[in-house]
Amino acid sequence: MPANLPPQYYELERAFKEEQDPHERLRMAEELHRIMPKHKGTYKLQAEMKTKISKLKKLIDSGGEKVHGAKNAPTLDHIVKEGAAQVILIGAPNSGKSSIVDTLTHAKPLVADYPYSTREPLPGMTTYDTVQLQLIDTPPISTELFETYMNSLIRNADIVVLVADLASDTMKEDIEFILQALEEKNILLKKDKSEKAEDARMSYKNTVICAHKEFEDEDGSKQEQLAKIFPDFRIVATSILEEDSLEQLQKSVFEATEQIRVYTKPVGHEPDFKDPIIIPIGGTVDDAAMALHRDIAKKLKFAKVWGEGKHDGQRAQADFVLIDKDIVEFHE
Ligand SMILES: Nc1nc2c(ncn2[C@@H]2O[C@H](COP(=O)(O)OP(=O)(O)OP(=O)(O)O)[C@@H](O)[C@H]2O)c(=O)[nH]1
Ligand SMILES: [Mg+2]
Repeated sequence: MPANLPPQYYELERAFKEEQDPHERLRMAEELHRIMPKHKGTYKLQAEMKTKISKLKKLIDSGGEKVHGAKNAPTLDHIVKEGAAQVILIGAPNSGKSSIVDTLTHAKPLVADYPYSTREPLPGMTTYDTVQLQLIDTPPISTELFETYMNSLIRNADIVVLVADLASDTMKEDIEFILQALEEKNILLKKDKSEKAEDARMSYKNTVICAHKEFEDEDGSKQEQLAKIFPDFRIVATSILEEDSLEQLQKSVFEATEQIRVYTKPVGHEPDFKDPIIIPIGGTVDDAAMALHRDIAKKLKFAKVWGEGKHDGQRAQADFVLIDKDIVEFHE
């Protein structure tokens, strides 16, 4: 039986064969498997792709992805994810990336009043309303510098925060250069999931635009420029001098992850507001139970749900769709 594969399959397969980075190869292999029509004619191909996916996962887990150098040697091109999302801050030299990571996390990046101060990526954890987000500070992107590992780091991140420097006379040109440099590496920044990934070879990244050093943009003209370059994107005006603005940035980043917080409530006890379950938007009672433990999902008879638009303790079945900040009590 002929496989009848769609044209984008062949395009992606070509890119897959050329790609060296195991993380990117894994993403592509999973995409190839996803777009492959599932019928008898593709049984063999499906099986082969599953094997490739499994081998790539093992390779990555074993830390043996580096062709050169010792196994488990620290690599600059991959940072292990922690928390609800991995968020990479990118931007022109001196735009304020390190200052933001310094203010929001316990990491201690070098902040300096001269450009090119950050030499290596540095992760740190930040907490937004009980949600843990991993921020990564990075070296700048400019006509003089685009570290090769940045490509994989950005691809592996869940969210990109592009830090625009409102105090810079060359903000627009700097950003246009960054967008062009990313596109050359097949990375496209997008506003959210609603923007369809049309080209399977490209890596589309949900992006928040950080209009940083907001008080330096007295007439608002820089913010206007940003709104033109990034129509409908989440754009947050920030300053390290204003804590609220950085909290707003965290909020927008969490929204960009397209996930929700669900609080659990043991029967007869108060809800646990400290440690929410994080599930994708559109997630159900069953997804929340699964995220907690497979057994809870298996044994689930029904749940009681509290939250916006519901009666208190409303009975809900496994397929009930939850929204942000719902409280769920699982019943076996
Ligand atoms: N006015 C103002 N200055 C800021 C703000 N945030 C950072 N800065 C200053 O901007 C300069 C650069 O800050 P960094 O955080 O080191 O910038 P960076 O983007 O990490 O720079 P590189 O690592 O060289 O790419 C420093 O002098 C900071 O004090 C802000 O919100 N407002
Ligand atoms: Mg820096």
